[in-house]
Amino acid sequence: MLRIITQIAEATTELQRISDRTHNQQTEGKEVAVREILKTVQTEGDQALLDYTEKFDQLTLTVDQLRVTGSELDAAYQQVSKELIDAIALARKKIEAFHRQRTPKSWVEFGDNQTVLGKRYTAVDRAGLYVPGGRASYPSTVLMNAVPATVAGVSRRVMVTPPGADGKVNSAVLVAAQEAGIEEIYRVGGAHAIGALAYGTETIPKVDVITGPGNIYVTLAKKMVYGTVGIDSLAGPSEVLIIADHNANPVYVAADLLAQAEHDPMAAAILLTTEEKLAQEVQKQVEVQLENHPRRTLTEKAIAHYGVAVVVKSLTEAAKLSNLFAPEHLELEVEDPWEMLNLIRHAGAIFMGHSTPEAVGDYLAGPNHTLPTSGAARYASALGVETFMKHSSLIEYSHTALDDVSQAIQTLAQAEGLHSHSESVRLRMSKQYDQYKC
Ligand code: HSO
Ligand code: ZN
Repeated sequence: MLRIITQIAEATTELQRISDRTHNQQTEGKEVAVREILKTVQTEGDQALLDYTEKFDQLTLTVDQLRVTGSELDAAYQQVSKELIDAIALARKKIEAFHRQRTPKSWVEFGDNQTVLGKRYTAVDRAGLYVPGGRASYPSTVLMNAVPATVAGVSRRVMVTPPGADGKVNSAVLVAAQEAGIEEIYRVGGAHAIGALAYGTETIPKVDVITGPGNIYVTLAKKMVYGTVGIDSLAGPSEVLIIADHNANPVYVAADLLAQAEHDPMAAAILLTTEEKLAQEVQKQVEVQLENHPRRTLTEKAIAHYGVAVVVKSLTEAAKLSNLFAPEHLELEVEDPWEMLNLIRHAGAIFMGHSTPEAVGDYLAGPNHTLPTSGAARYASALGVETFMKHSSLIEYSHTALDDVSQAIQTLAQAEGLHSHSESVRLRMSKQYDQYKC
């Protein structure tokens, strides 16, 4: 049952508890296990991958079965419906169009005295995409990670994903990967797959950046290999926060809360509304829509533990609470969402108005669905093309320009006790390098 809170103090505490639900998890034991796995992969390579696959997936593989072959890739298209292939292709097209438009562009700026400053963007050489198995093996997530890597121009794009009980990789995942331009796929998942991407094995290449969500072991592994490789973020369970006024439809609001809750028993679904009556209607609707829900047990758990409806005094109060929570997804189901937007400071993605359920963005609107969770929207943003790129600063000074600032540089260098820094400028000014001639 979706709880209703009417006291602001209680709501603030409750939202904080929900936001901290992953930060407060005890992970010491798991960290020890993950560290050991990473070390073993680093020293034993492929053999470690086979051993862990046997241990965790109960599957005996040989080294040459690690890579998903061309015939398996082709066969995937036969195993999914034409409708699904078309939907994946449509989503790919729209996601690609959005990300192309948002690709960071190199720039240079010409200043006084023939100075040039700029930024030059280049893609990483190799990217590794992690795709979880089981419940969260989503073709949409494959697209959201692979398309930006392709658009960024990453030349080697590698995917790892755990095999199912039959040893096969989910066909829809294989189709999505190919639609998004990934052909190099390995049948391995878990913390050991992250180790393989970070350190490289005989079969799997070491990459420069790893992206993609995973379970707690995968997330801990990503955290530990950060520095050896880049990572996108540490993904926590999904969240939605909906702000609704008298204008909102309780049927839609309930459906959107459940759409988040059905992801994970730890997913969060929060409603902030100015209307007590709406809160009560949504509470009823949640029960109605849960009745024949195919993922009822899991969804109910999320609603019971991390679901709440808060009755607020005003939309301003709602915005304040929302900014404190910094939700991954924010839906503004209010009369004038664009007006309300002025009050919003932190959110991974903002869905405007009654006809924009989060699912539009989850699947195909274009923006990325890999978003900051657990309050990270205070400082982080969606995964994007820039996740797979870095920029080099560009600086050119003419002799006159250097002359203008040479004294200041020498003063700074001397203050820092760095003699050669100072000399590198002074010698250029007066060409007094005769003393060093050999
Ligand atoms: N809402 C999820 C993404 C997703 N939804 C995948 C459906 N499939 C996290 O943003
Ligand atoms: Zn979703």
